[in-house]
Amino acid sequence: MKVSNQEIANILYEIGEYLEMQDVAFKPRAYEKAAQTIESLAEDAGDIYKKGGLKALENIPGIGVSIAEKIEELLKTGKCQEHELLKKKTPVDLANLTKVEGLGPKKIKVLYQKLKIKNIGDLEKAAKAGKIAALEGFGEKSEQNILKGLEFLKKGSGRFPLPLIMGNIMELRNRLKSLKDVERLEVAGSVRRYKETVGDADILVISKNPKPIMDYFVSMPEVAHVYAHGPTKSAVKLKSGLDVDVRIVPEESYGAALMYFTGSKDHNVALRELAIKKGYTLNEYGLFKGTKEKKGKLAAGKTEEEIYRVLGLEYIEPEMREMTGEIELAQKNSLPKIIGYGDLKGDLQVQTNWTDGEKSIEEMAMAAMKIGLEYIAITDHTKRLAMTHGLDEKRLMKQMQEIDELNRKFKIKNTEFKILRSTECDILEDGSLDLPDEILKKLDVVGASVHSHFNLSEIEQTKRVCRAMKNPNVDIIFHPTGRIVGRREAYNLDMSTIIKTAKETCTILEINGSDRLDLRDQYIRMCVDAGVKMSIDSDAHNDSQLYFSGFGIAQARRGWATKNDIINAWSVDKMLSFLK
Ligand code: DGT
Ligand code: CA
Ligand code: CA
Ligand code: ZN
Repeated sequence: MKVSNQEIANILYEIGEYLEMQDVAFKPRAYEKAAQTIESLAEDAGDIYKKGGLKALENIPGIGVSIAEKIEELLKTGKCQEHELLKKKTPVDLANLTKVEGLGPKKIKVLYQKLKIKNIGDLEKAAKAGKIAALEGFGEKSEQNILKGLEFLKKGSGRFPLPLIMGNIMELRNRLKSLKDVERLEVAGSVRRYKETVGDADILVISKNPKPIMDYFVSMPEVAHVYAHGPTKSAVKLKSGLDVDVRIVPEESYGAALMYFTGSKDHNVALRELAIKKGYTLNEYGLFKGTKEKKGKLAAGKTEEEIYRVLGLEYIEPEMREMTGEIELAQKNSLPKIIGYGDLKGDLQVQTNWTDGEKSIEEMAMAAMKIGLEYIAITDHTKRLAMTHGLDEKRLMKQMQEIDELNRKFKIKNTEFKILRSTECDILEDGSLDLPDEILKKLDVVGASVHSHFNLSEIEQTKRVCRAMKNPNVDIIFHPTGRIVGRREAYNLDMSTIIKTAKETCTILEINGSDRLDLRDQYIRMCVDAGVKMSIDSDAHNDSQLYFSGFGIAQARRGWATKNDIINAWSVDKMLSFLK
């Protein structure tokens, strides 16, 4: 039987909590400490026991004889008699109930004895019925707190769209990074892979003095709940609902830990298997010579690069670690050179205060210049979108004049920056466009997109978008599938037909970097394979939103796009001459 450190730790935590219910002195704390120790052990407790028996378990700091015996029992039978007995006495879902802010073992016991509350569902029912307020020692306020805590747990059970949460995560990262005891710090997991949504944030730290870091981490003002506070692992829930954990890892294992906690899990599993084939053992502590049973010398561990190298692989970017063929290509040294985060020269979807944006054309241009871009396209909505005050022919003509004047002004100031005359022209239900061809012809670049009739059948919707692509003036289809991460599904489209038609008509498909993240990665990959070019845009409605393109780049990287696939990674002249 294989019992993991985490499983042992969870049982020890529970025994401690049950003992606390019984008002036992000291012991609860001893179990909690033992659980933290086991949770953060570098080696499997099972391996330690196999090598040195009960004595070896007792030798782990903080583990006394009686707890060591319980661990032995767990390793042998998968169960612990005392834990079972305690659980029988108070058969509640301790693991989940203790997640509710403010609910400790003692209160959980009272709730069980007085109201037969066993789980989160029972708790919610009782609180909503006002039964908890009536209990001695609880009251109105504590019932309200329980309800709030439950609300919070629910919020936390979902996943977070990366563009909405990344700012918070980066701010937190920078704050932790600036602590004086932090030598290195990185956010691993799905955040480092820039997945569209993240479940939680996994932070790795090298430090010789972790205590002040952990003390700071669990007492930050935005912390709503502390799950664990230990010397090598701490975990909290933030008020936003996001779970964050921090692990301290040894310097010599940093690369291995980073690799492990970056994932994806499937990628890790494949690397482990490859390591075994080559006579190594790979885990979060390093790449070791030999097998698990006869583990030998550390062969690599400090950096990811050296681990990949020893395994005979080219370095694989985190965004590509999804088990979609990256390992095979890395073995042949033929991974594509994916687009980099600094590679965009322009932004082809920017709105202004002519419609639903907040800033003027000039302000958006200045902001773009400031972040190092060479050109932007002004793409305000068109008249059908009346609520955005969409542009009709007359106003678009006026806007073009203003853009020409601004470009002249830049030229006089000797800046190379260029504002392109453009539009986000509405695609009508039948695939015709909201503006006549004569005016579209006057623009430098024409974007078109669907903002209505999302419920057409796949055949109708596909036909509609294809008709728009066939218009010789339409250069780009913006947010091609209409999805919004976590909020709206894509409309029905046959993407193979869309991509085929894009290729035939030389139409660009957008990768929208705002919370739409549309195209998604597998469609990007299809475009790359089909030779369909794409643009990566911010869809900024404000001068502070231009950085959204970064999420589009992440998306493109997960779709294996190179600079050559993305037209706004090109100079303005090359880009314009490529258009229809
Ligand atoms: P998330 O948090 O759901 O957005 O996704 P991840 O990928 O951040 O997953 P998480 O936080 O559960 O775990 C972080 C990384 O740790 C994961 O990407 C790979 C690694 N990992 C977690 N569990 C396992 C496991 O059972 N086996 C292996 N090989 N790796 C694991
Ligand atoms: Ca994670
Ligand atoms: Ca995690
Ligand atoms: Zn739009």
